Amino acid sequence: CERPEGQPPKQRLLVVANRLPVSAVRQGVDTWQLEISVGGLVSALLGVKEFDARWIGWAGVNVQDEIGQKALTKALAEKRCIPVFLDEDIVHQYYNGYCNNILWPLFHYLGLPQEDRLATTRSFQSQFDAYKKANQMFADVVNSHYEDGDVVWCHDYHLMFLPKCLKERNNKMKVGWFLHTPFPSSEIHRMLPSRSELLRSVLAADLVGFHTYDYARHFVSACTRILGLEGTPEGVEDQGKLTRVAAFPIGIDSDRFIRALELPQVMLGVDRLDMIKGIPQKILAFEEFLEENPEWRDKVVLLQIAVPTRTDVPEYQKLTSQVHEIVGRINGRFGTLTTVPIHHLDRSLDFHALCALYAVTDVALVTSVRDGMNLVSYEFVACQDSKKGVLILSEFAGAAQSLGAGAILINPWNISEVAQSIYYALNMPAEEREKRHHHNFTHVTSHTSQEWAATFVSELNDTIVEAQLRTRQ
Ligand code: ADQ
Repeated sequence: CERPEGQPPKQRLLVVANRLPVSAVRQGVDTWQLEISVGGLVSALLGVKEFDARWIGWAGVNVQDEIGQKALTKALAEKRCIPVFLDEDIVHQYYNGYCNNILWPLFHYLGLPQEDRLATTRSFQSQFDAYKKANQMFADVVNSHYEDGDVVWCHDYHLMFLPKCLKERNNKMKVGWFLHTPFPSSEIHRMLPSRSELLRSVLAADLVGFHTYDYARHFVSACTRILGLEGTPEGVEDQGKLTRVAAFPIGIDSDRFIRALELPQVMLGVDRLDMIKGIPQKILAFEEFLEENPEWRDKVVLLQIAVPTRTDVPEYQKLTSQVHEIVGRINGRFGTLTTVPIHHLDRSLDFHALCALYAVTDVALVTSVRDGMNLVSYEFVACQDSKKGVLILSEFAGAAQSLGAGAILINPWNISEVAQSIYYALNMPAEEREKRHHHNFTHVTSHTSQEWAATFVSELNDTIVEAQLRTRQ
């Protein structure tokens, strides 16, 4: 029999970007807290799993003491991150200055700041010097971690000078550079006093990438018009050396988003904490459902919002403790370190929060042992026009008369029947849900409280008029 093939070793990748995917916050002399940073580049690259990747960049914090630098380097190593330590002056001139005050606006067609229009102004030159110095510092860190065969991927407008620094040291290094912003028309780029030096530095890379074909074309035009080089379908040629230039539109880790939506199914109960609402019956039925259907245990939650009522009456106090006790027992029985099957809240919710909950619910459970009508069942239906969730409704609620054809009717005293209805509701095909919802929605939207009040009052008026007519006769 054949031996299973081992996984081929992953390609080593050094991702070099201005910021690391984590930000560091100092907690003590040698302790650091790391937090994930927010940004498009981080989102895009965190999902790239097929490489043995290390990330080189600035941690967003000024650390000049040796103890702090060592401790931070160690903490970051656990996240496969390698820091570049930039001092405050460099950050000011390179990052705030040249990167964010000059390149960023220019690449977005917002022009150059007034005081930097002249190539000779001191502030422009000193910022560009700081930019080059910072890029050299990134290059030094890359060089000290580089191993033969590594791919070095430089990112964004902060590091346009980096490919040149890297290739000068080691011409065999595989260097790619990708721009996350637009690359503007060459007519815009040519405004930049350091236009040629930046283009030449980028061209030192083996591959230069942009999000769109237009940005790539603008870059090639800048190289041909400003540097007088030759543009080819593959990229830019300079004395026989070709730099590949192409479009690589970025994407997202779509699986991560799709998986995140695979949330547990939500079952909802909204009641005053009253004996008539059958809350213990509801929770016991949910317990039986979990007991009978282990495959559902980490896929469904019951959210019971029970607003306390008549709290001075001993019977009601007893009911509250009874409900708390059952909920605690069930959560102890079926909960795990990461899941809690029943979320029970003794409180009311404001109107908008309640509507939001109704809208995200998959199955609503109304288990009243007696109820004049039950408006919660109506409110749920009104909020479900996009989701088309299922209503499980007690046959002892007045609403069973009006919503019975759309709901699953149950006898709350028959715990097993309720448990089976939960299973049925959670597995109901979309077509049947749609049909049932449609029935209920039509009723709820055509039998409103306004109509109810108007009909009642008009009937009352008519009755009085008729009575007066009768007495006159
Ligand atoms: P209730 O017994 O109070 O009403 P119900 O009809 O369901 O029961 O109305 C409850 C109202 O309170 C709903 O509008 C609901 O949104 C709100 N509510 C309940 N719990 C809540 C919570 N935790 N947070 C926020 N809001 C909450 C009585 C009768 C019913 C009859 C109505 C109207 O007992 O049978 O339907 O009057 O006639």
